[in-house]
Amino acid sequence: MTRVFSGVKPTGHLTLGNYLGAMQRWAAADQHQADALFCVVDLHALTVDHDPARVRRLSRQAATLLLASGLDPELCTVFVQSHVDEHARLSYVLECVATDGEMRRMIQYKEKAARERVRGGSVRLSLLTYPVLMAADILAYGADQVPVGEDQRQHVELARDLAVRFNQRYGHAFVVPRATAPQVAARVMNLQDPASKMGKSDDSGPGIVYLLDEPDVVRKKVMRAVTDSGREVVYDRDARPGLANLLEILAACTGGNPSELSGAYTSYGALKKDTAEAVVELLRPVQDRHRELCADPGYVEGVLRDGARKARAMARPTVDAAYRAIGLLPAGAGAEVPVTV
Ligand code: AQP
Repeated sequence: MTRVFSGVKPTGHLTLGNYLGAMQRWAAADQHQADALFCVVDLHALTVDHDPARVRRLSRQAATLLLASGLDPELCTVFVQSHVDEHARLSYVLECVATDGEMRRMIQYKEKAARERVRGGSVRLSLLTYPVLMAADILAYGADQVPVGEDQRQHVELARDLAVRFNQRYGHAFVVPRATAPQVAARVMNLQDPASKMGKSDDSGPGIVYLLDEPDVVRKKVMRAVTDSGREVVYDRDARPGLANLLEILAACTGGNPSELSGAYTSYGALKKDTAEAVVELLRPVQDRHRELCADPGYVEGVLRDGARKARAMARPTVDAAYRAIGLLPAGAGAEVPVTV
């Protein structure tokens, strides 16, 4: 059976980009078709300047939203990354396979490092090595598919490269994974700046729709979205990025096709209004379920505890095998290994 792994990073409140690019498919398709694991990747949230209490709060909120979005613990495994030691254990071994040049080529590293420097902060070493930890997240579970938005494709490619390199050098230990992205809305753009991705840790609130935004806040943000000069409603990502973003959001919310949808509109105002309502309706059940789950924190904690136990049991044999393959002495096996050095 296909094994799927993916995660969300608690660096901010989850956004419509996270939902349309990733979470929507996890709940609607992946958990039904595959042996699937979904994770709050909290160690990744420590790669940038962070407030410990906020990371804890956001981790709990992200886990609750994963369940509110429809993930069913009877069908898939939902857990928190730091509850399973195998991620960090494997990450170090993969750092011994990855190269410095590979890390410095990562687009997210370049963008986030530049942003930290502009803010006057220092760039943490873990920001550079974070894609290796992400590779460990994926490879520890033998995942063959990684459903992500477009921004994470490069990191999944790195995980592939590391798996292939490790297998060739030290013997087969890892399944080689591949990224899968949605047909539309693989890269939802900021409503105020259609040249930039809608990112949860960005500073520009008005351009970002958060999953827990009240309906009127969603409406206001979508109605104020920056569009392009021109009057005709056409779908052209390069020439009309603001309009294309709205058409993609509407298509992803309603299951339509952005190009076909463009033909149904003669004004930007009508398109914005329908897009706003589609987003409100999409988020309504998620917000309702989130409210219910918040009233029952014991349930969420139980799901995460069981999830971590299952995840540990799945990851352990693969990580142990990788440790042996790369040359580390198994614990308690010293007496069995002849000294021939
Ligand atoms: N704007 C987006 N459009 C489509 N997919 C997106 N994803 C994120 N933003 C968009 C996808 O959501 C999943 C979880 O993302 P993440 O938590 O790993 O964070 P990220 O990819 O680094 O992007 P964010 O949410 O903007 O976080 P920050 O601001 O901290 O970098 C992934 O599958 C991602 O592709």
